Amino acid sequence: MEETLVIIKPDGVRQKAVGEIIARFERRGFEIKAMKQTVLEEAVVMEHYAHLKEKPFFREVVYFMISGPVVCMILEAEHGIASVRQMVGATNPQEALPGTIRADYGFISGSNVIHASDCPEAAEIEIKRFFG
Ligand code: IDP
Repeated sequence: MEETLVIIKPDGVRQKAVGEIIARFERRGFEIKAMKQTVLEEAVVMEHYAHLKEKPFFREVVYFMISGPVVCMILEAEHGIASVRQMVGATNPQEALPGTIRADYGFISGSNVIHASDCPEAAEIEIKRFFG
C-alpha cells in the first residue's frame, strides 16, 4: 500500500468539482486517509514549488495557489502514487489524455485543477508538509 498527497487547487474548488474528483478516486478503490479544506500559506506554497523558483511563471503559480481554498488529501492504494498521476494527466491540460482530471476540468498549465505527488520521496515530504 502506498500513500500519496493530492491537492485540489483553487480552480477545482471554484468550479465545484471537488465532489466529482473525490468520487473518481473512491471508484478507483482509493482510501481517503485524511482530508481538509484550507487556504495555503504563501511560504508553504513557495517551499512546495521550490523546484520552479527560476521559472518566469513562479510568482503566478504561487499567487494562484493562495487565491482561494484548496482541498488537501492523503490517498492510499496499491501503487497509489503512479495510479493517481495517471488519473491526473499531463501538466498542461491541453496535452492531458482524454478522461484524465486535468483534461476534463483544466484549461491551461497555470490552471490545472490538481496536484499529486510524483514519487515516493515527494509523497513522504508532501504528506508531512501539508498534514504535519
Ligand atoms: P506537475 O504539477 O504536473 O507535477 P510541475 O512541473 O511540478 O508539474 O509544475 C508544478 C505546477 O506549476 C503545475 O502543476 C502548474 O500549475 C504550474 N506550471 C507548470 N508549468 C507551467 C507553465 O508553463 N506555465 C504556467 N504554470 C505552469
